[in-house]
Amino acid sequence: MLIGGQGDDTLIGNGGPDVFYGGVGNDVLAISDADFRRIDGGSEDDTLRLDGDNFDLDLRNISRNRIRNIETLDLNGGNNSVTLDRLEVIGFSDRRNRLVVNGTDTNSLTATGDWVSSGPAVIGDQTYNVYSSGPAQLWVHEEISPEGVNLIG
Ligand SMILES: [Ca+2]
Ligand SMILES: [Ca+2]
Ligand SMILES: [Ca+2]
Repeated sequence: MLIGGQGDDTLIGNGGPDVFYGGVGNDVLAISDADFRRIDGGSEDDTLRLDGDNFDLDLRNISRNRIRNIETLDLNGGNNSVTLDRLEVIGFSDRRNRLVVNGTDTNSLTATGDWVSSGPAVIGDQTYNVYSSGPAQLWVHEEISPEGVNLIG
């Protein structure tokens, strides 16, 4: 079990059935496989980071209560990808229905369901392409090119 303190923590899992609690602060919780048992970022802006390369995380295969209070997903490594749907985006954070996805041009994202592109948005000095499905919003970093975003209706 990896437990963060009051500050901004970086918790790096060992793979396997890890349990992460970020607690207070802007925490980074890093996984290298999909075998974790529970990830809870706690309060404030928390990031789930994919370590290693060629990590394809299909969130549809992961029960929704295993990931809580996460506001940002960092695809991070080379060729890492994620597959999700609207309910995953809504379920990530109790605070809002927006999931921010960071990454580079080697990363890709597949979103199933009906999504519409609603133009760019900015956080700080970073630009994101925004996709909406009902109340769910995906903010995908501009370095993940639109070609890397597959919207499957
Ligand atoms: Ca913390
Ligand atoms: Ca936190
Ligand atoms: Ca949080």
